[in-house]
Amino acid sequence: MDAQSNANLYVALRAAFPDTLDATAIETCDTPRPLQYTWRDLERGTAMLANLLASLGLPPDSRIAVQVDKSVEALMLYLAVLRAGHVYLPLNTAYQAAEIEYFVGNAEPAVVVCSPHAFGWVSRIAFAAGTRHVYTLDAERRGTLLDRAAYQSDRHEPAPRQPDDLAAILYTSGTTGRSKGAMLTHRNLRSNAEVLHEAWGWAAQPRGSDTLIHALPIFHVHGLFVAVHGALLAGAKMLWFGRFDAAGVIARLSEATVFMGVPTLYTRMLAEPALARAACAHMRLFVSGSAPLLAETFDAWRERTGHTLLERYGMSETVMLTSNPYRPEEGRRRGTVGPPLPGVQLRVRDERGLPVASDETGGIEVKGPNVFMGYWRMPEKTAEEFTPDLWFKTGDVGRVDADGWVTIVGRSKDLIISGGYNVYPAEVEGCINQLEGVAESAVVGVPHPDFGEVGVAAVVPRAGATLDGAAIVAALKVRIAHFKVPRQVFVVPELPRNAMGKVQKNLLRAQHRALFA
Ligand code: MLC
Ligand code: AMP
Repeated sequence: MDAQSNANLYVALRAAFPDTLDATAIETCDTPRPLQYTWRDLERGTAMLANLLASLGLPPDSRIAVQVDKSVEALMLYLAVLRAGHVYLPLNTAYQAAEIEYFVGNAEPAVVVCSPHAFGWVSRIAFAAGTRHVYTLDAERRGTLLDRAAYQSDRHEPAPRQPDDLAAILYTSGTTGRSKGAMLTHRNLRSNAEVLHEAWGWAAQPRGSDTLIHALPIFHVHGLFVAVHGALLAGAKMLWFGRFDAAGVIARLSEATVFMGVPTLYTRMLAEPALARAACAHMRLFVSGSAPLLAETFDAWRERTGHTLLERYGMSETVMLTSNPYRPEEGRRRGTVGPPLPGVQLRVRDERGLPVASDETGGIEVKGPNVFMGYWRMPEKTAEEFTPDLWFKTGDVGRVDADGWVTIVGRSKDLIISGGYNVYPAEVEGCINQLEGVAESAVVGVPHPDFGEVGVAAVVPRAGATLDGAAIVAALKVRIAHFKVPRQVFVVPELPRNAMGKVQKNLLRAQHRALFA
């Protein structure tokens, strides 16, 4: 079946592989020695992994949950899950046992793949939730997943999929503190990848002539979908970093044409003396997103490299929504995330759900082939997040000017974005409130020079209890992913409240604003 009749995203990606499969598709940059993977390696490796999954005889909508360190094999596993027609469920490597227990319990994956060192606790959780198959994979290509796949055939026909069949579930935390699994279909991912292929100039380059530096994690939209699909659809080579390292990336920029990062990656590179125009001579595109980009970072980048950052806006539920134009001369880029991408509709509504005038601020709502199907097994949550006429309420606050250009000014959802990772205060507060001696707590985001924003907590002890901020931080670090743990915890006699009894988080934010200045 070809890309027209089979909506499986893998078919479209595979169709874009270069004719000469012996060319390098991926080169690793921070393994003990560089590893070269050809396009044929990708084709064969994903076939073997897909055959392993097929040998398990799973129903198509089976979830394959993956919490492993970044590696090319981990990427192949993602592609193999698509290819086999199952549903990919990536998990941040920072998640700890209680978090994994929730995701596995909620998603009920048929297969879990984890690091060999985590096998003991992850397999206990998985088997208790009814998962039958737990494999391991580490960044050095060891583990039972590849051991088993080694016996499989390297030929595999991609499973037939319909456009609305599920391709992936991405967990994104909820304002109530419970994560929700955003269900993304083959249509969602493919339509967005094809739109970006045109919008960001991939299509205009001779096929196979681009080189992308891939330095983002592959468990979120930005690194997994936007970057990977962009490169694969263009037949572009990837220079692959297992972890972001500012000096290491700068050292490879001269071989690259495209880079994608969250703002923290840009500020860290700006702190390196080696970042200069000469290093960026062949670059055609630097993309920033996932968190607000400061004007000073935008200006400093242009000053140091001669390149204008292209900021775009998206989310797990929608993949990419807006983008500045590829050609800097076609727009102003600074301070805006650009107009909606082709096929995406975007509107701004006030609190009553009524339209606002141009340049007036309100809640951003969107529609389009990229918008997810809903939250996994949460029909009520799904209904809450859509308007009656089926626009998705992003929870972001912004305005659109007369030309249709979007500026994001804040969020109505109580969310901290720290170094591109989302931290939901409600979840962290729930965790703090369970600690011995805690009466209540409030977590707010404050500016941070490296992560853009970090969490800070105010904690009220129960009568007669004595609390210590550092001890609370230590207690949280064994319960939740470290990036969610507040950088500082203040023990306070009470939280500021308004006349209605609601905690005034704006006062806490103002109080601690300069903490990391
Ligand atoms: C790491 N730490 C963080 C953190 N990352 N704390 C807050 N926020 C973060 N983002 C903590 C670690 O837990 C550790 O604490 C300490 O900082 C140092 O950790 P590290 O491992 O050395 O950090 P580093 O590897 O340098 O990671 C920083 C980073 C990483 C910026 C490279 O966070 C990152 O890759 N961010 C990108 C996230 C991303 O891809 N977002 C896209 C989402 S998609 P301790 O206590 O353990 O010492 C999306 C949609 C869209 O939003 O529009 O794209
Ligand atoms: P996530 O749930 O991890 O997919 O995060 C999505 C959220 O990241 C969006 O709802 C926005 O709040 C934020 N975001 C993404 N891109 C941008 C951007 N360019 N500027 C500001 N915020 C952004």
